[in-house]
Amino acid sequence: MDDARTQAGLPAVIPVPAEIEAIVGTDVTLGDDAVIAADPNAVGVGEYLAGLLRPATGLALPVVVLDAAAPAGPGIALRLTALPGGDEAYGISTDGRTVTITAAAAEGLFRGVQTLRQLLPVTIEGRERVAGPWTVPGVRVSDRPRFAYRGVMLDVARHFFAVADVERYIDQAALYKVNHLHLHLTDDQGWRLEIATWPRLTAYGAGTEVGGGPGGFYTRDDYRRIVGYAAERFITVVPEIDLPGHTNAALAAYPELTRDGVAVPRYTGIEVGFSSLVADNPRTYRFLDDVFGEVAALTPGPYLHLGGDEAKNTTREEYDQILVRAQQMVRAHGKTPIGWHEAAEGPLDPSTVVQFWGTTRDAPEVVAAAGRGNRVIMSPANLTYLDMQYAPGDRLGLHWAGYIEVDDAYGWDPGDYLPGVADEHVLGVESPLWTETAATAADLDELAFPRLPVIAEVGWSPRTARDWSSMRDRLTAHAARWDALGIAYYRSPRVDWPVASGAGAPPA
Ligand code: TNX
Repeated sequence: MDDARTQAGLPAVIPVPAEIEAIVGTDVTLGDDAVIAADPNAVGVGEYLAGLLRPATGLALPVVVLDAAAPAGPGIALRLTALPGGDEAYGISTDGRTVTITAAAAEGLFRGVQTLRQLLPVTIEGRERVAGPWTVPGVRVSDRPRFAYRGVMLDVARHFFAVADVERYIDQAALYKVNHLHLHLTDDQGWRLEIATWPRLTAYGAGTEVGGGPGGFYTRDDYRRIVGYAAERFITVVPEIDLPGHTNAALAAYPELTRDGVAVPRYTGIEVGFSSLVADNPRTYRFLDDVFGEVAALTPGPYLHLGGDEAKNTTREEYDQILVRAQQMVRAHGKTPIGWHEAAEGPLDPSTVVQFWGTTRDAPEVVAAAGRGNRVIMSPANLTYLDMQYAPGDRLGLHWAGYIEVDDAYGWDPGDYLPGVADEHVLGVESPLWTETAATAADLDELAFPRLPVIAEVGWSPRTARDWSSMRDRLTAHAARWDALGIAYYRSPRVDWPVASGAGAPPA
């Protein structure tokens, strides 16, 4: 079996494209004369692709400007042209000499590049030169996303993750056509983004994490680096400032925000629901407006997540009062608010996006909000939470929402999961990774793989193209790709993995 293909002979592409067919006799082998010819408005995508392909192939792969009128040279052509299906839609064709990716926007070419990458032998992912041949099987692909928002969330508050770890996660997500990175930047255990007007948030409030480790925070330059790295991969950063609960780190840094003005200690446990901002304190709103203003100014994307979850120590009245003001402020700073679904029990603005994280299919407040026109991001905790254990006894993860095996994470549909919330209400799908138990990049790998790729497919691929036995074969094929990328994935018993591969695998 060719390592980039499944037993059925089709290339093992995740997410499965809307349309893909083998075209016999049109294989393209990248040789010494191969070039990457990119539309003048997609040279950045060409450079990104060259950066992916040069180390393993050892080919020069110069990036040249595509002459739209002339036939492309041997190698790869990235062509911008009118194409239905939106900016992320793309096509791939082969003619024996050139692989051509077409799209209406550079973003679509970038998504197509992720498919092209998966059409090549998995050894392409290594950073050392290896023997080819570097053959793209003859193929015709026509592909577009089902949902506009395919997200991953990383909790950098419970455990802090360095910029390099976040960039690594961005690369992993980009491979599966994820287009949003939600950063959970603040929680009881730490405040992770420098705010110039409230410096103690990080000077003091970032100084620990779950278990009492040193914590950490992103300077504004660090955050800009993350945003820029994501943007080069056509991934939009969604910053979350969680309120009114999950605010102990802020309250510890600024006693003036507490109910009685008395300092609270920093927190390193994993309980939730004890901290709260105070609704009738004017400092609360000064604080929120300053923070939202700075975060909005640092963030090019359209969204600002204001949390709203598990405010168990906030009265209904206080919650509603803070939510109204917070939404107004976020909008005044030019951003669209997103709230965890508890916000839908309060005075939700029609523009606010609701993120469903429940564990049952019964969520009347979410259904009612969708009926009023609010868009919904689907993150059912019992299906998409990457921090849930796969099985009892796992080294990592929690299990309050149950155990989530890889086929569970795959076997649901965002368009009919909540009766009354249909495709037209669903903005997209997001898989959150909370980090109470995850402290290292290897921990993230094991929780995210193989579940991140399958949830990415739930968000991208048409329902009719999805099939578990095909996915299982494709995961088997992708394991070698993860090995080449150094991803220590979880060896779920639901998939036939290669022998010496994955986290804790026996040696070959
Ligand atoms: C619930 S999901 C939380 C988080 C925890 C997570 C652990 C949500 C909106 N809140 O505070 O980290 O469970 O799985």
